[in-house]
Amino acid sequence: MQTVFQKPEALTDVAMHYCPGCTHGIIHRLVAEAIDSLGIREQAIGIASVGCSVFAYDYFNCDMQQAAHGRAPAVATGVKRVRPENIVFTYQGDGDLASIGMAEIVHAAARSENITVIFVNNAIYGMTSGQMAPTTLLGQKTATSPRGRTVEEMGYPIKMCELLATLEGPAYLSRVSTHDSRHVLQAGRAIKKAFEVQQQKKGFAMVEVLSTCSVNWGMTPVNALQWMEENMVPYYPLGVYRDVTAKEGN
Ligand SMILES: Cc1ncc(C[n+]2csc(CCOP(=O)(O)OP(=O)(O)O)c2C)c(N)n1
Repeated sequence: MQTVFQKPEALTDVAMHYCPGCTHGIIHRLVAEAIDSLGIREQAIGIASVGCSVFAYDYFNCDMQQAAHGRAPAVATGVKRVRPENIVFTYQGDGDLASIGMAEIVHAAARSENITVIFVNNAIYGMTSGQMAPTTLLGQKTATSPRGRTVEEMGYPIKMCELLATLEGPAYLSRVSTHDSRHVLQAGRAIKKAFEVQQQKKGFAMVEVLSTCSVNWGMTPVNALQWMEENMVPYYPLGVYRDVTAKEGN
């Protein structure tokens, strides 16, 4: 029988542990497809973070290193500086990147480390069962904001692309979403671009991918996709926030 559709080579055969309706699996696939299409699997070194994607090292079929909570950009910095011929990426959740790891991501971006960051924003701490994240929306109910997030008590959700775009360092910053197939395809193109920017030695590249957490949001998988489109996309506008290659006409 002719095979018409198969797993990217950059994914292992290990069955993923993600909950039904979670888009981490889709995003893993997009990263793996980008690695395959650029032919960089043997060169790639991924840095897994802490959160639901902590086992990313079992799923990506390339060299992987685990970092302590929030420290993936610092670990990636070390790996890339020691092995500049490798393609180094981090894969981080919003709790990991925008809370405990806020200092690491800001400084890696400011230094324009030549790394690729995949930032999965699901507006909640998924792994630890649904506490409020820095990206939790106003009014959103979580385990630690049971009456909904308020400005008075918890402040505003943090927009990472916009924040990092205030720095000179980043070469590529883009926000994409996974709420339907058209946007998944767009997300794949942005992720590939973020790897190409590193290949071209342009500096720090980050793709923020809006993602679901249907279990901790308390929704069906289909409702979670709709909720993401109706609530997350308006607060976190999709688009390219920095692209130094566009200025150069590449
Ligand atoms: C230093 C430290 N603080 C807190 C934790 C607990 N912890 C593990 S995962 C996590 C939240 C991760 O959430 P996020 O990064 O949004 O990823 P998700 O699970 O939603 O994909 C927390 C608080 C930890 N492991 N280490």
